[in-house]
Amino acid sequence: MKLYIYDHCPFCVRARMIFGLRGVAVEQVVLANDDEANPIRMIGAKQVPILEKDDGSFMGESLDIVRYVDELAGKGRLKEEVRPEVQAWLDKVGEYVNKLVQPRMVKIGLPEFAEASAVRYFTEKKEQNIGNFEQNLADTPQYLAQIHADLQALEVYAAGGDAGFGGETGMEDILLFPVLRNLTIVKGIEWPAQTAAYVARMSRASGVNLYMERAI
Ligand SMILES: N[C@@H](CCC(=O)N[C@@H](CS)C(=O)NCC(=O)O)C(=O)O
Repeated sequence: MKLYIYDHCPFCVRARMIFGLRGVAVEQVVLANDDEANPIRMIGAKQVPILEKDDGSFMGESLDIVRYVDELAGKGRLKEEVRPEVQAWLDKVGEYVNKLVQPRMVKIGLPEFAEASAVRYFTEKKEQNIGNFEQNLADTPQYLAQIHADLQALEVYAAGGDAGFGGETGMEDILLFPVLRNLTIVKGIEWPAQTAAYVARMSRASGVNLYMERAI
């Protein structure tokens, strides 16, 4: 199977996680961010992740891919329950996290942004939602204060141990880890201990890299 992704894409991280967690082989293909023709050819929309199955058919939608691969692996199913408090946290942080993350993603040499045209495409598209990238970077201190408070609030829901954020690995991890993983691109975040340990162990378990060493 082949999984078409952008490295920075949190929905793609969801799909990447299930392959790592379940030990299913997949070839990951990073598309250029301004390549519209290939995703449209595959699923009729300019969107990733896209799974190309062994029979040559295509599947979009990250959570459909997660459930498909989870079932295919035949190693039990991910726990479905997502705690409402964790979902509420994701909704709250989702209102500003892109302001911290997206302006940085074009600056660390990710493969989907190898060409200047791809950086331009992404910048123009995302600035329509979050405003000027440079302004967002200049406003980092304000967003850092917000994420510090929110990470402290999240910390109380960490179960510790050696599996998922809330204990048994499940859909909650599929939703939460990609957001935390992308925040590792932000230099100066002070990570509460349990959440930091979780991010490191889920990265190992899923095989999805972090950005800590390239944080800006
Ligand atoms: N509901 C979709 C959302 C996927 C999505 O929004 N992907 C983004 C990348 S993070 C995308 O491809 N956007 C088009 C673009 O960036 O041009 C899923 O869960 O797979």
